[in-house]
Amino acid sequence: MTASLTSADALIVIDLQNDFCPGGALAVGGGDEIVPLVNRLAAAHEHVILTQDWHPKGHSSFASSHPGTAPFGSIELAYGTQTLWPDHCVQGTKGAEFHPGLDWTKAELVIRKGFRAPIDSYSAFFENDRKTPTGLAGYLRERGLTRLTLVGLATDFCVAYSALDARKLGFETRVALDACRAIDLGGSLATAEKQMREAGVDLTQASALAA
Ligand code: VGL
Ligand code: ZN
Repeated sequence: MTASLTSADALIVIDLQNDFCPGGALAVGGGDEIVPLVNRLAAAHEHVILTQDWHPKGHSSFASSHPGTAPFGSIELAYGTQTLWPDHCVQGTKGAEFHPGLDWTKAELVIRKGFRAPIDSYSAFFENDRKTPTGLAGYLRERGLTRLTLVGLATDFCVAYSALDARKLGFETRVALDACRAIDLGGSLATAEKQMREAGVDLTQASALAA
């Protein structure tokens, strides 16, 4: 069944950037495979918004910023436990650019996140201190965009955090799982899917939204 999309629908494409695709610094398995589906969903939506992970050099989420640590470990920062990552999506680098196959021309907004050195930001709405807003909620509300479809990378980090925050903020929220790929660190994908389902996120497929 194809659900009807309206002017109140927005497609939010999360972090479809070179560093999260094969060959990138924090490659998500099959990350590039979602590009055709994302493009099809973008064509079917009147409103398209992109997020872009956008870290300064030496960002606090990089293992390289903390001597004696390794990527995929974790440390305690001022706001709590932070997973450490390889250096990725550094501002102005090729790795931070959108995948070259992504048709982003009709995007109305690009929301950058993770640009504050001491705080990481998975969610499109709040940074990892869970307090600092990105401004996206206000933008969506002012524009009457009440129903969101999230796609992109990675299912279990930036997509899930964004979807959970979207529900907390009162947006009708779906995630098209076939247009996402996961990092899956220690069972993080199963946990994220369970949390999203319990929060009332509609876990669906791109084919249900755009033929
Ligand atoms: C992401 C880890 C670090 C993501 C971003 O886009 O899911 N994951 N930065
Ligand atoms: Zn990042």
